[in-house]
Amino acid sequence: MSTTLSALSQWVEQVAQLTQPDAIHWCDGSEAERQRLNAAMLDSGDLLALNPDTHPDCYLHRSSPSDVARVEHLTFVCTTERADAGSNNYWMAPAEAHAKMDALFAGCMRGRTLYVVPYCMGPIDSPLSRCGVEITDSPYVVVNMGLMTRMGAPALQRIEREGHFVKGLHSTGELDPERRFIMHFPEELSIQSFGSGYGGNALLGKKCHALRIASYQARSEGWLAEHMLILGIQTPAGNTHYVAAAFPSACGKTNLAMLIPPEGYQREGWRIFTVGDDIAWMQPGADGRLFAINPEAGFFGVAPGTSAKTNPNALAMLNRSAIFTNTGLDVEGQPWWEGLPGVPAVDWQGRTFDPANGPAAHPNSRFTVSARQCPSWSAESENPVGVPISAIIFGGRRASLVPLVMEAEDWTHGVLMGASMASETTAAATGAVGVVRRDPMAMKPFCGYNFGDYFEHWLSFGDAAAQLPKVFHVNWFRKGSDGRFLWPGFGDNMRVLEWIVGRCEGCAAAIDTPVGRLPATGALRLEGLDLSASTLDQLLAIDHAAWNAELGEVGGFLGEFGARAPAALLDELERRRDLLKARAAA
Ligand code: GTP
Ligand code: SPV
Ligand code: MN
Repeated sequence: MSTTLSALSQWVEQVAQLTQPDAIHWCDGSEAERQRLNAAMLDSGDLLALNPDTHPDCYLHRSSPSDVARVEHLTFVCTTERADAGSNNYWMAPAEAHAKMDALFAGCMRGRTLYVVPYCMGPIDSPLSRCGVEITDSPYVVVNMGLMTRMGAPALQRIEREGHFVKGLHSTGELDPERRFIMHFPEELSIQSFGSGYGGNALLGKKCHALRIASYQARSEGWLAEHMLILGIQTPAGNTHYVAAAFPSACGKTNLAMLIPPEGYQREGWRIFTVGDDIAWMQPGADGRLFAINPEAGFFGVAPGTSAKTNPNALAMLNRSAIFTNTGLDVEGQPWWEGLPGVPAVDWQGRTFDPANGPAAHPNSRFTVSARQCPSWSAESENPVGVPISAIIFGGRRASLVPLVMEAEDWTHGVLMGASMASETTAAATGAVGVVRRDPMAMKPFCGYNFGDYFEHWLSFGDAAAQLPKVFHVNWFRKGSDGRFLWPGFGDNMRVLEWIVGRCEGCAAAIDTPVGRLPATGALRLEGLDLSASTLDQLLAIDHAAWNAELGEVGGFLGEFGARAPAALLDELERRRDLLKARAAA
C-alpha cells in the first residue's frame, strides 16, 4: 500500500531519509495486520498474553519504568510568537525546536520498521471529523491507535480526498527521559514526539492532535476542542439529554461516562449512554444548539479503582480484546490492580509482588479498548451530526471549599466557572500528586494556545449560538475532617445528574448564592443513601470568607494573562466578589 497524495508520499519519503528505517509499512487497519503486529510483539516480549480463558485476545504491556505518564515539562507549543502559546504552555521557537528534533530523529529508526498510520478523529463520514497521519516506529502505538481511532484504509481515502492532514512524527528513541520532547507546531499543523512510548505522549491522535492542535484550529474555525466526556441521560419520560463534562486527568470522566444508575432510578426508567470518555469536539448547529462528537473510537482509561462496585460497565468490556499497560497480574495470569478482589502475584514491573515495592499496578496503569465493547455504548457515537448538548459540567478534585454541585447563572458566569477551575494533581502526569493547581476547563496541559485567547473564544459562543447549554460545576471529592470522601460518588452521581437534567427541563428547585445556584432543600434526591444531615450541609455549604479568598486567587491567575484576559471575564469576577462582600456584610 502507499498513496496517491503526493504531499503524503513526499513527507513519508522525507521522514524515511531522516530516520533511516529498515522497512516502511503502510497500515491498512485490517484484522490480519493487528494479528501480525500482536504476534511480533509477543515474540519480542513487548506484549505478554493474558489468561486466554478469562481474557481472550488480551495483552499486557510493561512500559519503561521511567516512562509511565505524560510529561508536561517536556511538552511544548512552538508558535512563532511566544505570547500566542501563553504562560499556560512551555514554549520554544519553531526553528530551535525543529533543529533539536531533527537531531534526535536523525537515524533513530535504523533496525526498525517505520509505520505510516492514517487515522480519522471522529465518525469517518462526519464533517466535524479531522484526519491525521502518525509516523511511528512503535508497533505498540500502532495497535493502540487501531483501538483509539478510526485507523487505516478508510481514513487514508478521506485524507486523499481532502488533500490535507495533521502530520505526527513519533519515535520511542531510547526511552531516555533526558532525550524526550513532545513538540507541537500549531501553525504547521504538525506534532513531533521523541523518547516516550506512553499514552498521551505517543498516541498522537489523542492529546496532541485532538486537543492541542485541534483547539488551535477550533479557535479560528469557530468550534471547541475540549477535554470532556459525553454522556446521554434518558429520563423516565423518554427524553435523552446529552451532557459534556470536563474534569482534569484521573478525576472521573471515564467513570461518569459509564455510570450505572442506582436501582431505584433504573426501575423508574433512567438510563445512561456513553458517547465519549475523554475528548469532545463541539460546534454550534443551525438551530443554535451546540453539537458534540467524540473524536475517539476507544478508551485509554485509568485501571486502578475500576471495580464491579465503581464501574461495572468498564469491567465488562475488559475481558476480551483489550490491552493493559503497567497493571499487575494475579496468579492465574489475569490483569490485577488495586480495587479488584483477589491478590496480586506480579507487579507492574514484572517483579514478584511485594508491598514494600509499592502498589502492584502503577497508579497511572491503563487499559485500551474499543468503545463498542462498552455495554453502555451509544450508537449516537457514530452520528455524523453529533449529539446536542443540554449541559456542560466542570469539576475537579477539591478536598475543601467547592460544593457538590452548583449552576452558573448564565454563559459568562459559566465561562468564569470553567476558567476558575482548580484541582489536585494526579498520577496521569509526572510530578507531585495532590497539589491544588489552576486547571481551567481541565485544559491546562492541553490548550494549544494562550488561555487569555481561549477564554475570549469561549465567551464568543455567547453571541454565536442561540441555545447554549446550561453550565454546572461539580465536586465528587470533598473530604471530611477524618480525611474520607463525604460523597459516595460513582453510581450515586446520578442524583446530581438528575438535578442537572431537572434544571435543564425547568423543574428542579435552586437557591441563589454569590458563587452560583445550589440545589434547594429537598431538590437533590437522597433516598436510599446513608448520608447524615450534617454531611449534606457540608457538601452544599458556601463559606463566604473562603470563597472571597478563592476568587482573589482567581483574579491573580487571570491577571497572568495580562491584556489577553477578557474584560468581560474580569468584570464577572468583580461582580461575584461584590456579591460575596455584600453577603458577608449582611
Ligand atoms: P483521564 O483518563 O486521565 O482523563 O481520567 P478520567 O477523568 O477519565 O478519570 P477516571 O474516571 O478514570 O477516574 C480516575 C480515578 O478517580 C479512579 O481511580 C476512580 O476510581 C476515581 N473516581 C472516579 N469517579 C469517582 C467518584 O465519583 N468518587 C470518587 N471518590 N472517586 C472517583
Ligand atoms: C490524561 O492524562 O488526561 C489521559 C491519559 O487521558 S493520556 O492519554 O496519557 O494523556
Ligand atoms: Mn484525559
